[in-house]
Amino acid sequence: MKSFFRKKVMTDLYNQSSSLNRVLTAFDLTLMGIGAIIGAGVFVLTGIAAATKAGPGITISYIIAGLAAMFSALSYAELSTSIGGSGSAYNYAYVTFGEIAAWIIGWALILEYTMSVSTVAIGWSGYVNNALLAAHIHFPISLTKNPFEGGLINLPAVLIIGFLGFLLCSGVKHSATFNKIIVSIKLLVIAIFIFIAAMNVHPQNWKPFFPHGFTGVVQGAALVFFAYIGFDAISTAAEETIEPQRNLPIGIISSLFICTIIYIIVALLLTGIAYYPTLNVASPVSAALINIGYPIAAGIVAMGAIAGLTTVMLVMYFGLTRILFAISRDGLLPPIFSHIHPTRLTPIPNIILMGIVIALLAGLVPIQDIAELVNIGTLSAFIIVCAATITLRKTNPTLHRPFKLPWNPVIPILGIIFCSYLIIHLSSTTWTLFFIWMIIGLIIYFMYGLKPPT
Ligand code: ALA
Repeated sequence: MKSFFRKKVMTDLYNQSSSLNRVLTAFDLTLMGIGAIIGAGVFVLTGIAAATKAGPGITISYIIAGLAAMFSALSYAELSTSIGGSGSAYNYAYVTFGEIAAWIIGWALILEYTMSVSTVAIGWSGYVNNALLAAHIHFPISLTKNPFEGGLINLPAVLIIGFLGFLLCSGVKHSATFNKIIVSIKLLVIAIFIFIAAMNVHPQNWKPFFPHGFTGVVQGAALVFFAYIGFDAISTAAEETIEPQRNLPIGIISSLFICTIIYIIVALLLTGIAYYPTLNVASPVSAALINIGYPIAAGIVAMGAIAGLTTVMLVMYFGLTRILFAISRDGLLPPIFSHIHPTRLTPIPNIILMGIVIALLAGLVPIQDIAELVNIGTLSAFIIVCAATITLRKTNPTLHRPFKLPWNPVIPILGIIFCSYLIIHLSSTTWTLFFIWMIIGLIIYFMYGLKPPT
């Protein structure tokens, strides 16, 4: 059989799962999910989407986008427990559709994760600079901007990547502990916002609730879908999880469920304390609190946003290295990406190499405007995972499935429909860049990955 149609044998994935450190619990995974999910989306996009698209109806947008995410998450839960492997969607495609499909989706995932960490690092740097300015600490301006913006390098962005890379090298349990602390801060800050906002709602702000009708609500959903991205990174921890067949679905579904509830409450309250057209600013949650007379709480929320962005980067950076690890272990990328340190049990050369790539991107290139590439990479992976769930139920009906999503194939079909609807609404620039990225990927595959037929 031609190598690029070769499918991976299911049992390989279980036998291969030995070199990483199996220490993560369902609780760790849930907090990793919340760590990766709650970030710029809720702290920034909620306001922008309410102001420009959906009005107070952004609450309904969050429900719609949350459903799209949940359909995909259920498919992830089924495949991560029946197939497993740190390669996540890449592995599921390898087993279901064959090598070339796996490579294509793996290459899209590399784009998703690299771009998300780099763009979030730039956003993080912006928040930190504002916080430093508020504290009258002036960082040299040339060290906060990339050369395209007239500076030398975005140094805070580089430094945070260096720190997170160091943490990831030191061991997965350390990373999970750090994540736990920062996620607690993030959740506390959101609780403070909910408490204050609940006492200051002016119901007249909710009128009209749907200023741009249902169209506005759906456009808002396409935008705030970004806020849900990240739960998929949990599935890359499959080989580092204790009892993955029980704990992965708990981690994926509970983190997404908790975040969906939080998002709906925050969206409703934010549009209840501020008139929606005023929310089109860089930090809408803080701005709304300042406007209703709570400047200190606004400062605390800004800290929460910094904390939020830190864990988004940590978990996505983790996921990136695990996907590269899995691809390299299969021989489609050089072996350096799957080298595991004997005592730390982490892929250190891989973490360092990707840290350098991400830091260079975040420090030197103005990529914040092409963050949509994160969405296109993610949505294509979600579509493949939903399609693989349906296909595998047909081609391998007897496969042991510790978690089975209900109402097959309705749920994965809805996942495909929702994600396809969102992906076709992305800009033509995004599609062109994605296309170029894919061509590069195919060249690498045919020059390096493709092996003689077996
Ligand atoms: N869901 C992540 C965020 O909102 C990507 O920042």
